[in-house]
Amino acid sequence: MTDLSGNLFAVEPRLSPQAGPLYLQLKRWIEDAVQRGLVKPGQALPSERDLASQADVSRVTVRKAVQHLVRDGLLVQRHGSGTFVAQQAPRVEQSLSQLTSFTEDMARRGMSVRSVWLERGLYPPSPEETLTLGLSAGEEVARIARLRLSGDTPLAIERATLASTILPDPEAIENSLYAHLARRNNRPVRAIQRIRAVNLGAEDARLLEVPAGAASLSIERLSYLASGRVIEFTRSMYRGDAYDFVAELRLSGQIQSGTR
Ligand code: 16G
Repeated sequence: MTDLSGNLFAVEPRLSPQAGPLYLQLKRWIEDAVQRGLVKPGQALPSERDLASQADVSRVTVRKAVQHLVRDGLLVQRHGSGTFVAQQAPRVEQSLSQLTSFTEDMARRGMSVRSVWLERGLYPPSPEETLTLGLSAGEEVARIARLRLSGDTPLAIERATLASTILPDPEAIENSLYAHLARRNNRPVRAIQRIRAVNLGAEDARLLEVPAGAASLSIERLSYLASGRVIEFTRSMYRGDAYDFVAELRLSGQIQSGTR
């Protein structure tokens, strides 16, 4: 653990009781120090006692400022070892007009891809899966759930379901589901995606290494084969601090022809 009080205090915390709640002033001062790079992601903050004496405030005030910064995701507390500046996820732009896979999205940006398997196997389908995938009676589904990372930074959790006739061997997937499907001429050619803002539950937040309740994008993708058959139903949780979904919009033909 590195003690960075020297760097952190490069700009003196000048807090004044006239300028609003002291914990908020201290919070802003720490945010500013992180933004300026005086303390870097992964580095430790000075102890509560040192912060209190340098900023000339009570330890209760320091604790409150730190708690708020932990809740905002700027700091992380590790039991027994202290408070650290959180690792920031790289921001990734994903086009909403191209049907690409996670592996392709990352490769295009020169970013490495890694997956941690959370689940994979064949199961009897739920009524929702039977309906969504148009399964026949007695047909099983392949479920695969993965934590997707770039380097050591978790970016998304993806839980996909496919008909077992399409994916009879989920264990055979190496890195990319779409590459696996392409080898069997079953790569989807079209998809409908629904994106919603949600706050992460405790378990997903733990996997994505963000505070419980952090902002996230919940995405459902229904993918189709050229024949029109639904091939994949995936529910994903993308870190809200890591993803920008970008869509190109054009003026509709009707309006355009009426415009001079
Ligand atoms: C994308 C898709 C996901 C698909 C996965 C395949 C979204 C929201 N989701 O992440 O539905 O299963 O790519 O990736 O874009 P892979 O080929 O790298 O396994």
